Amino acid sequence: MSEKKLQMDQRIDVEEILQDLDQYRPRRRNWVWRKPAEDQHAGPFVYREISEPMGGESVGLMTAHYFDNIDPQPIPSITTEIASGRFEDDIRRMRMAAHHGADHIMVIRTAGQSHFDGLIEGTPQGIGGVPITRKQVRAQRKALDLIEDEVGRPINYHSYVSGVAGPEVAVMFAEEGVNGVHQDPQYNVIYRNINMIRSFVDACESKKLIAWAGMAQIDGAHNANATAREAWKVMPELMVQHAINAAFSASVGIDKKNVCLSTVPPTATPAPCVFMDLPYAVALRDLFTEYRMRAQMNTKYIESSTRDATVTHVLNMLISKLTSADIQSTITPDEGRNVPWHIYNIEACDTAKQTLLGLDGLMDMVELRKDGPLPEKVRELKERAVLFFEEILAVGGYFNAVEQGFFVDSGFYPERGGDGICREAAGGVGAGTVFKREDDYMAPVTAHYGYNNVAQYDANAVNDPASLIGGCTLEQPEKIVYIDELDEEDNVNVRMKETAQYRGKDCHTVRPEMEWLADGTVMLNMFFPTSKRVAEAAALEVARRMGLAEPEVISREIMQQAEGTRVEVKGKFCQDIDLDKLEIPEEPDVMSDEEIRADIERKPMVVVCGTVGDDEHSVGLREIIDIKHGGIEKYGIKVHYLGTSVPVEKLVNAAVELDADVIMASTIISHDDIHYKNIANIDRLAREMGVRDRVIFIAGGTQITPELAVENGADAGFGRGSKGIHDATFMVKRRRELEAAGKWPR
Ligand code: Z97
Repeated sequence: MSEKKLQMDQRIDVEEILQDLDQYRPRRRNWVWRKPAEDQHAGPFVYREISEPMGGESVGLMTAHYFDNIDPQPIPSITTEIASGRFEDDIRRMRMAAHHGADHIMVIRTAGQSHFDGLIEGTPQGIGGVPITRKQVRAQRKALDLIEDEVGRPINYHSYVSGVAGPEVAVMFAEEGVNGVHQDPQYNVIYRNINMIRSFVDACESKKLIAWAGMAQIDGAHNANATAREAWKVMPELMVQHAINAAFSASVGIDKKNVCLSTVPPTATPAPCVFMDLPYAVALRDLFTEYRMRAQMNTKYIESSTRDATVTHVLNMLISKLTSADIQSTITPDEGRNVPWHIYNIEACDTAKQTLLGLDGLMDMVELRKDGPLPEKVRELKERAVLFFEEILAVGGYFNAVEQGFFVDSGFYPERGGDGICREAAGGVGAGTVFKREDDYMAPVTAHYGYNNVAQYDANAVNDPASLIGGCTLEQPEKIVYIDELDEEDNVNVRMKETAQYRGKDCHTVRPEMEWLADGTVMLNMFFPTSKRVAEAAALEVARRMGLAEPEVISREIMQQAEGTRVEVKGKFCQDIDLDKLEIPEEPDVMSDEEIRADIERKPMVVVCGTVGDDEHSVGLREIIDIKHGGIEKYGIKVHYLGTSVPVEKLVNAAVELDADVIMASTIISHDDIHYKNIANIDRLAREMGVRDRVIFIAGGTQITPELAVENGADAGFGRGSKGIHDATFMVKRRRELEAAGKWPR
């Protein structure tokens, strides 16, 4: 276990994570579900469905600052899927996601790993995901152990047990403390054309390990939904696929409470999707009461607009709330344009948290109807699924049904589209590789499927076969052969060397980034009053002229064929920004709303204000005072607004008559420095009348420079961009200073 702790204000040190990895041991293996909180209070609210709060650091929703900065957590585990290809940069993204509420981190595998017939070692770069290796898994689990300490909540780490090396991967995951996996032999058969007999035999071994390690398991039915031509028609089939994997898993010994059905609302807008998706979700929950639901968002009907994808995601979560979800996926809504960037993982986690919290307690107020189209559709779907199963039996079982193309067929069962995926029982990758165990076969290992055949060697070892060798790698991790790197070029050390100047505590250089450190990627949003093709070409030209390398259109949306098109472009900004040379303006001084309010409650404050001189501008000052736009009135400050073109004498006289604490002068026109002259006049008059020491005098306006305002006699000046809170903070602080100096009360 690492002694180190993460520092909130410091980046996670990936180099440190990679040190002494050969010695690192995971703390736990099992999946951890969130628990409903006993205390459903957060800030000023009472919830009905929140889970135990995070015990450490987190980033709340954007609007949390209006509500005491609360960060309540919904009940379902929240997934984020990461697929950048460089595991070292994914570690940084995992930390960000965990802070935004993800407690289930899925790492997508690099393309083609299903066809590797053994484990891969080292840390090569991947395409569309990372090559899953022991070193990469161990490093990420180690990082997540630190992250879970920081956020104060267990983080489940997850990847895939599929392909011809499935069981080897499952063993490695059990050894390394991976907490969740996808495992479904039907996935191998249908999507990777791996021999079915091999896939089901392998699955027995994999599932045995999943059971032993207490991992959660997700099935592969959602892939049929994503592949079928008309996804809403495969609903009966999806239920059959779930049933096969669920029953299989339970009979191998996985606790049903860890067997998750991967369900996806099959349709999306402009279809009337909830009307179709809800009966499906209800039917599924009726049939599989003992199992868990992992709700994934629809990824079939997705385009390159994050707005569009987010609406689908939210509608999908409405289904989750109307039924149930134990795990809520937040697959990045950028799937449609292949930009697996940090920001979209975080946006999607926030979308989930925001939606699920917003819908808290929904089912305590509404009810699913027991009559009408909902129960009718539910029954129909169940009947179709049962009939599907009966037909599988009638044709001689699953293998025969697959040979006959029963699956991923676009017909709404019992209709058939004739376009199902056919696989031969004797064909596919790894065909003919299943052998009967020899009589003298022996497996002195733990969590092995079937008989270990150890009795002939030691009858006492039947229940603990690994005792024959003093424990296998599951009990004796020091027996694990840890391989660091195999490829001299393609490894994390080389990659990190290339980006060394952007890493580390003393780094003084940055580049913008979307997925890899200093990748230089930026996104531009543009509108052109042209057709789509012209807009795309124009957008690329703009990006080139801005000096961006490799510009590429990632999204386009027609506003109106002739009037214009919106285009999003990505490109690379290939210059370094030297942090030491950056001019960073001082942060405006702001107190919290509560603190200001408390100070005004303690002692009321009266302000006299107006736009002075021959100046008819009123909007700026009204923004500063009116409660409507967050002006100073909202803190309980009493404001006397004298209007525009107020002579300076009138302003000072009014302050005296009303016994005001503050004079606030707005002065916008700047011709001949009249704005500063006005300030100087107010200061002079107040002195002549002997009241200058008794009032706070502040001046504001778009052309005001704070320093010059003070030089001309104001206590403070507020320029462009100032808000009521800046003025209020100053007034409260100034009054406290005067009080401390014995000059107040006057
Ligand atoms: C997800 N959003 O559900 P390979 N086994 C199963 C799978 O579904 C998958 C793999 C293995 C998706 C993203 C799609 N599913 C991933 C049941 C992949 C992975 O290593 O790519 O062959 O298989 O997580």
